[in-house]
Amino acid sequence: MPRKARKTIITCAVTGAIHTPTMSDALPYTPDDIASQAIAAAEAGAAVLHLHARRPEDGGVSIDTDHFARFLPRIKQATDAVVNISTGGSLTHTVAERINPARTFSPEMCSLNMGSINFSFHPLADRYTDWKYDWERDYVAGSEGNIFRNTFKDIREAAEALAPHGIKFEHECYDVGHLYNLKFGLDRGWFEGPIFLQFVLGILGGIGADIDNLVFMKRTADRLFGDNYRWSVLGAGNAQMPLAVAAAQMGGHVRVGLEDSLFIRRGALAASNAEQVTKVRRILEDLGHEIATPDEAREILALKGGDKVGF
Ligand code: KMH
Ligand code: ZN
Repeated sequence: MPRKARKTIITCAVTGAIHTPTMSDALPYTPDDIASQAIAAAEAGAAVLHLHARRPEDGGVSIDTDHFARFLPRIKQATDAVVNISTGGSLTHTVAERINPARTFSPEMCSLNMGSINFSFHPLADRYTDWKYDWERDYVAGSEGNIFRNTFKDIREAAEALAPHGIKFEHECYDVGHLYNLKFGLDRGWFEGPIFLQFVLGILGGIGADIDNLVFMKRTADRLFGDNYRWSVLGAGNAQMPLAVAAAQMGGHVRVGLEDSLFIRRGALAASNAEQVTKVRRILEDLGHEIATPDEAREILALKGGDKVGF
């Protein structure tokens, strides 16, 4: 069993690829807004910033390195936070293409999705009539047909390509089987411990956002990885805050951010990423948890260091 986390790491996932500009005015997609919201989230207590890029002109999902280049250096200059670059930000590109930003910028962390799933947010399409940009409705409705492809070959090739960069993976596990996929790769030497698991609960296509499921995922991870893992929880939508608190109480770390939920409480949109970080921090501190600084997160997760990134 991994040691109970003495300090709790807050990750903030700032922009993501599910939600669209129509759904919340708070969702950042220009480089200016991504940078300023990421910096504010770090100031509010996020030690790790999980970052996707967006097309500045219309908020479309992007894996274009030019788009990342417009906010990464600004975030680095203004904060000491750990930068974690998404490798899952597009459902239409291959994994080889999706890892290109991480290869280019060699961050301290990047996401790695641990299995193929249906990954859908099409029910959201029914909630809006006036879309800000042409692409949004088809993108959201079309996710009914999405397969989020992450085969064993994809995962191995991503691990091999990124190995020279010393990047720590945020292993995103959307179901129990993904833990076994990770164990398979770990046993073959694709990853270095301690590994960092992000239990992803509540995505349509993955395991539901229930405490029972979290306990089951955690117990399975204990059995598979012993002391060789650290873990965090991402609850999608309204499950975000309750599951973050449950995770911290169980000894894990937490992830919030507009990528995973646009809300600050049921029915009320969050004004910013920083508002969600501030809220989870306040609840956790009230419960007696101490929040990890970026350097403490680096130590807990055994990261290479902020001076070894490529941006
Ligand atoms: N928004 C998460 C449910 C990635 O960036 O690699 C999915 C995600 C994937 O974070
Ligand atoms: Zn992401």
